[in-house]
Amino acid sequence: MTLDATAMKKLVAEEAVNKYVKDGMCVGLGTGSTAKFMIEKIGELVKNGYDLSCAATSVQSEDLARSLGIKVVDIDEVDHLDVTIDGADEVDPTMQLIKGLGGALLREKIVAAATVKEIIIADESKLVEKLGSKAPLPVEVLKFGHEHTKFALERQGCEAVLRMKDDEPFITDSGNYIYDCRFKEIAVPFALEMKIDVIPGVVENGLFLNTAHDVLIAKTDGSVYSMADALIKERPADINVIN
Ligand code: A5P
Repeated sequence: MTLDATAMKKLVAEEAVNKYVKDGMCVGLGTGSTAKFMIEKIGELVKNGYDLSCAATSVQSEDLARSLGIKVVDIDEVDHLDVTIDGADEVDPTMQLIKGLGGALLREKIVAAATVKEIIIADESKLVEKLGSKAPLPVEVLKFGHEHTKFALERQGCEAVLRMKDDEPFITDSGNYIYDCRFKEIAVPFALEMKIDVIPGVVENGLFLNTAHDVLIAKTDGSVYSMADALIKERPADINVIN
């Protein structure tokens, strides 16, 4: 069996819902073509009687959820979310992520921060050795002074390209612009994040570091594996021994 990209997205999305979503939970709904299958699966659970309260990471996901009869709440109506299931654009071997090619990085990061278990779903094409080697790093910026923000971003060693849609700058759900920052690779993500976050005009960056509780990866052979489980198995047997 060889699955195509769409089949892998559906497979991993449904697996994540089956594994992590329980009746009565508050659930964060991610954004993107993989998350869409997850929302559809949650819609099935709701039809089957599950009582779920869901907070969406984008207008697009909120609209889809409501159309399926899912109860959508404002993130501020709940004190935390039990689980959020979301996609990613790149995943490195230690589950560090780039997100935001779908333009929802700001709300995705706020929802992730309010979540107990952030579960990432992806197919194996998203795996990279070093972040930034395939995808650009999306950075959401204020419109005001954005050319100056771009200049400061490029001083971090990237080419920053204003994201466009239909010949106009792409506008996020929060009314901002996005610069897609193309690095050769991101050598030290934690250091880069700090440097980007102090640039005036930057609203949020697409590095999701130490955010994922688990990353589920679908493979073309029809299997799904947990990166968290694999990382635990790879640990040396004596790692917890205190001398
Ligand atoms: C949305 O802003 C993104 O962070 C998405 O989660 C990410 O782009 C993955 O999308 P796909 O599942 O469509 O690849």
